[in-house]
Amino acid sequence: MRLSRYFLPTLKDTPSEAKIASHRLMLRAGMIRQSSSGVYSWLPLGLRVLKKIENIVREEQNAVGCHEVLMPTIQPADLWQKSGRYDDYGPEMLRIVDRHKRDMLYGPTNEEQITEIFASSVHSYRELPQILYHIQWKFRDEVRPRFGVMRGREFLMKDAYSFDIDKESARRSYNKMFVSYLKTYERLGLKAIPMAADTGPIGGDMSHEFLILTETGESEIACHSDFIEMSLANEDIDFKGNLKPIVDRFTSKYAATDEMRDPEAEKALGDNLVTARGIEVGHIFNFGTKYSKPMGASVAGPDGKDIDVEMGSYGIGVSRLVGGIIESSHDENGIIWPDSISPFEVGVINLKVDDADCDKACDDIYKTLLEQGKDVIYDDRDDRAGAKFADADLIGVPWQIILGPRGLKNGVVELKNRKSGEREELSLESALSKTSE
Ligand code: 5CA
Repeated sequence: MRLSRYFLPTLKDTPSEAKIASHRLMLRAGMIRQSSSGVYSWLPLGLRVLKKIENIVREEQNAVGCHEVLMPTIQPADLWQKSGRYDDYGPEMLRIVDRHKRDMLYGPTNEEQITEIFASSVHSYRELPQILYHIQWKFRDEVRPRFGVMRGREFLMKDAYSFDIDKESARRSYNKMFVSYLKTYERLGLKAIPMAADTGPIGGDMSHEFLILTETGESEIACHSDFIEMSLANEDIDFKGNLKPIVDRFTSKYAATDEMRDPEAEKALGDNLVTARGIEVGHIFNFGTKYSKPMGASVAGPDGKDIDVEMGSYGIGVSRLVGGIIESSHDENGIIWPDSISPFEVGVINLKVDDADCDKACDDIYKTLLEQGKDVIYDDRDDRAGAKFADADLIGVPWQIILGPRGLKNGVVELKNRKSGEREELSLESALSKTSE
């Protein structure tokens, strides 16, 4: 991508409405623009990151046998009247009346919609278990939308729904999603800690939230210090096998969100207690027959008798993750992306645009990188070197190949690593091979 032709409206000044780093940086880096309170447009840079996160989430859902669907954003009210949630949901639900005076709503979640699809399509226990998911915009008229995309009114969620014949099988689906979530967050460069949680308006008797630790999360959490080192790195994961030992390992130690904290348990931890702020990036629920029973989602069992299916739902805050990742990985100059979701892998900075030799050398490097299949951003704007360096750091270009007349004369380029801040002069070949490491 040539920066001279890209749409990257960066801001020099810090917008006053942004209270936390990720919101400030997303506005300054030209990733989003506010449309109305808690509702954002995604500009090219922001959308690139959102799509990369979405794809990792999708790959991990597909890898454990979930099937992708796409349900509408607008749902008929009578679906929610059937489940009994239409009145319960309250003012967070955006209610709409169509031209025929039919009550509709902008979906805050999709338990009802998916249960209806299931009920009209699956009739035998032989077709179970089944997990369906979609990645779709939701609307919740939050009382206090804040922190940019972190608590929006409109936001992108991956929501999955499991259908099983009995509680034991439902527990297996839950465990599968639990471990798949840990894997997804690790791929996104995050440490997410599962914590037993309240079920709120979704309902059910078992639920875990996944939180990442940051300086400015909404929840004040506490956990055992062992969680800081825990990962799936040495686990031999077989998603068709028994995942209970892994789930047990991640749930046997103390970890609690603010509403679930237990002072006695925390006292007992002594030096092993860690308190921090956290951002909820996922939430999973097992709610048995709460929706299947009132909505008639039953299948014929082995003896021919009807059985209400056991269900669970599993959410990941895809748009919230963009803010959460920036919150956990930035410095005073800008964003430091985890490799897996960086909008660009490498940048080329031409220090003397309109100098024929510099232009030719930088164009060649740009072409070589494109041929290697890299996501490249090429700063070919006629601007001061300082402004170019500042923008590259602000948007978080992980490797920056910098070239001007002096380097050209000496046969070297400068290579900067965004994460470490290290800069070194080396041959172009060495620089290119480093960016591929
Ligand atoms: N139906 C269930 C699971 S599919 C559900 O809706 N769960 S939830 O309410 O916990 O939302 C799932 C995830 O969406 C949350 O963990 C959070 O990461 C994200 N999320 C929820 N509300 C917002 C919001 N207002 N802004 C941004 N992300 C949100």
